[in-house]
Amino acid sequence: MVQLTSMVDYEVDDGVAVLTLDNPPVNALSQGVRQGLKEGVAKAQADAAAKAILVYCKGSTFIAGADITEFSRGFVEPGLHEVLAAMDNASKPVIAAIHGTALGGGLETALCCHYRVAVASAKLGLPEVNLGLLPGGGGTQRLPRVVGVEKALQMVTSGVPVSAAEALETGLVDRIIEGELRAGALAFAREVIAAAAPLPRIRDRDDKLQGARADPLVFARFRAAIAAKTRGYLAPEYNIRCIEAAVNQPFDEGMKTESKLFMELMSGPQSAAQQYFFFAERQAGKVPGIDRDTAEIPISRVGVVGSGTMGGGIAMNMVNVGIPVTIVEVRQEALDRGLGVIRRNYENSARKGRISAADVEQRMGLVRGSLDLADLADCDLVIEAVFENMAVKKELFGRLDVIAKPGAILASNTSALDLNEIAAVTGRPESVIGLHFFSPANVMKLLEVVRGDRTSKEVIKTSMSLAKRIKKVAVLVGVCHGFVGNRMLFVRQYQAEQLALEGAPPHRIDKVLYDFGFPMGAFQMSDLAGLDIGWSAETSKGATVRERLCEMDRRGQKTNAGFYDYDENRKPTPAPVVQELYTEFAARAGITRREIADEEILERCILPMINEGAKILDEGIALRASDIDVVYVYGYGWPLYRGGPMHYANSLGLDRVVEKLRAYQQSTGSDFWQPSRYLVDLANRGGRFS
Ligand code: 3H9
Repeated sequence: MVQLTSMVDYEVDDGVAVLTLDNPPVNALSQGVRQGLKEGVAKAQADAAAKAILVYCKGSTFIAGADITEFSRGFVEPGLHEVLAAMDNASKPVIAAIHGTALGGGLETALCCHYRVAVASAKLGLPEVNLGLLPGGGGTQRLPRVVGVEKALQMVTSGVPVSAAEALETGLVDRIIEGELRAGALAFAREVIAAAAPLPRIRDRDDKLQGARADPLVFARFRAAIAAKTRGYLAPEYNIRCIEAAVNQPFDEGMKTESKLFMELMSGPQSAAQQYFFFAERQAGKVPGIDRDTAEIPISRVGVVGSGTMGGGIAMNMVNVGIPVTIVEVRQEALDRGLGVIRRNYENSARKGRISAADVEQRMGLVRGSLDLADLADCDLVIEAVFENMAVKKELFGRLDVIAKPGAILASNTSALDLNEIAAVTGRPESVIGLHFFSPANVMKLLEVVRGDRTSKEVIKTSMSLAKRIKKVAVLVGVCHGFVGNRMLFVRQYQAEQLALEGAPPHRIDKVLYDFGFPMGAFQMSDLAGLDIGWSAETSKGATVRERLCEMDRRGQKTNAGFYDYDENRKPTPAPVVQELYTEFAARAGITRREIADEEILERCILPMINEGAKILDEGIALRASDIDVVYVYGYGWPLYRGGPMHYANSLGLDRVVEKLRAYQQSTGSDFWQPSRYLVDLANRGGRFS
């Protein structure tokens, strides 16, 4: 065996030169891998003992793509194109042996091999779009030549990988290897040598492009189909243009188009934001002081108190990954309703083909309903999802403390309340934690894990691991009103309300936020959540527009009226009565209404969030600025291509943010706009949130 580079070895095994890549954790195409592949192919070409070349990876996966950390460090020889061309043009058959994931540049490497074999569990995809990019190693030109134009469009714009079985069906892999991969791939290589067939190069094929040439409207149809989902993002459109080039241009021209568009994306702000976010998401899982040696509490049954929308969604997360759940309600009728909703959700998924009918029964079989809290005694974790009221939660935690087994974790799904106060009513504050799910809890990816003053490391570690197990992204936060997400949302909602009083119609404010990239604006969001959260008819004083709307039974989408009027398809139209109410309240408060420009609307909604984020960092409520961004992208629909509020602040320039906050402070005379000390210090030092 010869070591070509620190990441690639060369060895001839009975006629087959095996290039073994070893670049943990994901065998990314770092410089040492590219260099090793280049040298390995050249060596095999010159080696009379080698009749074929096998590209094989050690560790948990085949090449998972270019080394993303290299993107910001500048280019180092050899380039990927040079390496891939050497493989494509090799005079001996080159075979990729795939396990784990062949992603991005990894799949592009495999596409430059003459043959691909894979284990049944392998996944293959081009996920560059998730980084605001397109496959820049020929993937957009080769993939459609193998799987056809429509499938390629779908793969490059969604970034979703295909299974080995599907890859076999479409011709993306030539064989599924049962048993040990290296041995199976070597056997395949020897068959290829024995057959002495001409070497198939994907670049020379165009049979699968004919369909699109005959039906050029395929692209227009595809653009229309993904328009809503990809609104605001540049990369999906650029990916489509590259596939168009594959269809309409000769291969080498198509490659030039791909390179040009790749460079445009790579140098733009969207890709910078999306690459930043890739690492931000992974960073969020790391908690200083908690490591491999920190013990975890095994979670084999979870209790959920409350079977409403939240409780039901939380329970679904657990059973989706095979964790049995006990749901406790107060009344049979409410329990039946809650269990009925869970079943209906699963049946809907089965109807859409996402799960099988057997899965529905298997999952429902994991749910146990009860009216007795004592049935939670065998749970390792109990999550309460009851009415958002301190007295109610304290009373419940006192009872759970008596019922739950020693060491069981008691979690609250509170979205804003003081977790320390809740923990203090128990004899086990070290086992109390906040698990703040976002609605709908079975869909939204974010989990705010709220650490109380006395929450133990083991409980934090267990909660972060559980989040991963149920496929959520967890962000650890500290205790304050609204934690990270809602605390920052409160200041935005406050400004939206002020803007409406000062003369900006709610639908205009919503449109500005929508155009910025949010899925909906502040008022639409209130209508969706319900205007009556925390409101009661008995105590209502009609003191705000929201209270008055509730009194009129305009309580949001559920009553078909709130800040908007809704038709039977939930289509909103601005409600004249809302304008009248704002006019009335403004007059009463002595506010002169005026035209407000979109720019001011946007600044007044976004800048206070950034300022609040800085205060959150100053107080140590969030561990890092990037955690705040993860909360906003996954919990509140902040557009990924803008990276999150703190990344956005960096892109504006912190000195500019401070300047603008001060300008609003001066023009309004309100301390609401006082820039946080942390932000000012950072801006003065020419720093950035990091
Ligand atoms: C590309 O290929 C461009 C080309 O078309 C053209 C170029 C000219 N680079 O996610 P995990 C790190 S673009 C560097 O927790 P998992 C990651 O940061 C690329 N580092 O593991 C983490 O580090 P740490 C296209 C990478 O098992 C560690 O590996 N490819 C890369 O849950 C473990 O990651 C992609 O976009 C990378 N490419 O999931 C694939 N990938 O431990 C991106 C990962 O220090 N990667 N790291 O925090 C993934 O989707 C997942 O990592 C994967 C494993 C599914 C592979």
